[in-house]
Amino acid sequence: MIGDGEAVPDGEVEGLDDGDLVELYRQLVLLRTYDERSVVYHRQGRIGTYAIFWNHEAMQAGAVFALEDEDWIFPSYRESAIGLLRGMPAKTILSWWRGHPAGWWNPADYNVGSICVPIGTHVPHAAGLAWGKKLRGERACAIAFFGDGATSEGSFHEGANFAGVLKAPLVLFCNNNQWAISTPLEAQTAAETLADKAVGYGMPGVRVDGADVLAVYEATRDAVARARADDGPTFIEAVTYRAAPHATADDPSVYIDAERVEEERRRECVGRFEGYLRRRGVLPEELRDTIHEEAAQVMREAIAQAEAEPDPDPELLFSHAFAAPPRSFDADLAELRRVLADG
Ligand SMILES: Cc1ncc(C[n+]2csc(CCOP(=O)(O)OP(=O)(O)O)c2C)c(N)n1
Ligand SMILES: [Mg+2]
Repeated sequence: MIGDGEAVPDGEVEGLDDGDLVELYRQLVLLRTYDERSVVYHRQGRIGTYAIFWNHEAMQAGAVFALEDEDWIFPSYRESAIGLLRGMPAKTILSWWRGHPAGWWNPADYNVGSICVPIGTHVPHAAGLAWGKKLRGERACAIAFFGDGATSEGSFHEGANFAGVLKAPLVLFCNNNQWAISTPLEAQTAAETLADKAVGYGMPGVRVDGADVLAVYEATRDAVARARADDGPTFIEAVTYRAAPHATADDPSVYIDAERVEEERRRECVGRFEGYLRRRGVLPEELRDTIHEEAAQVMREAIAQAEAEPDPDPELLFSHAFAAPPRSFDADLAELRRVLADG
């Protein structure tokens, strides 16, 4: 949908007016700012290991823009900040990455599930929730975000199969960034495309440019329409290329193709959409700057709020781990409190 300002013309997306386009840009910038600031906060020791989603923003914002608030989102760690698009405070997500209980939220407050770190285990959760909505005669659907690597997991298969058989109103959104940490796509699957896998589950499979926010929006909008019409799930393969390390603990220089990364960084998704909006004449410089400044301000306030949270009670480390705590528990906890008090 997004052209290159030269030979490739821009497309027109049905159902999005100029105000929507600017709002979509605002969301992309918020995600981008969250991500870039988080890498800095990590380097400053203010948050823990962080899964970078630079150049994944179009997949996240484009897909969520096609949903309504009643629809449920099931993120993986790669979509950790997707709650921002539902009004979740940035402070909450930063707290999650700080390992602080202020980072837990009630999924029902935002219709956003917990950030899923085990690969693919949220796919059956999303399928089950979507099926439940259908059984209750509700209109809402669910979307599960996962990576290319997740399509090799049993839980992906179980969730996709379950959704296909039961015609659950589910969107299976695969961010195909072509890497699962250091495992490249060609070592992941013998399938020609990941979208081909949809056939085996009896659902449509769609491939889309993951760096084109408008194309992602359209594909998801169509999938949501199918879900609401009781036509069952859709598998979306959003094709992109990971242009940053897997996470702050990773050194991709030992395995990744640096030239390809450079190329992808040049055609990154926020800049591409910005070009589209400029050509359309709906993003004056001043508005662009205001949007960026507002996002920066959100992050400044959020990190200050996250750091102002009092330390949690260390008992939390254990209190949900055992139905019947071992006899050593009280002594262990007392020792931990002593160590923490000594600094
Ligand atoms: C069940 C499980 N196995 C292994 C891991 C370790 N692990 C963390 S991230 C990752 C790669 C996942 O790649 P992909 O699904 O493509 O998602 P991406 O990180 O590229 O978004 C793996 C194997 C895990 N978190 N969970
Ligand atoms: Mg991947």
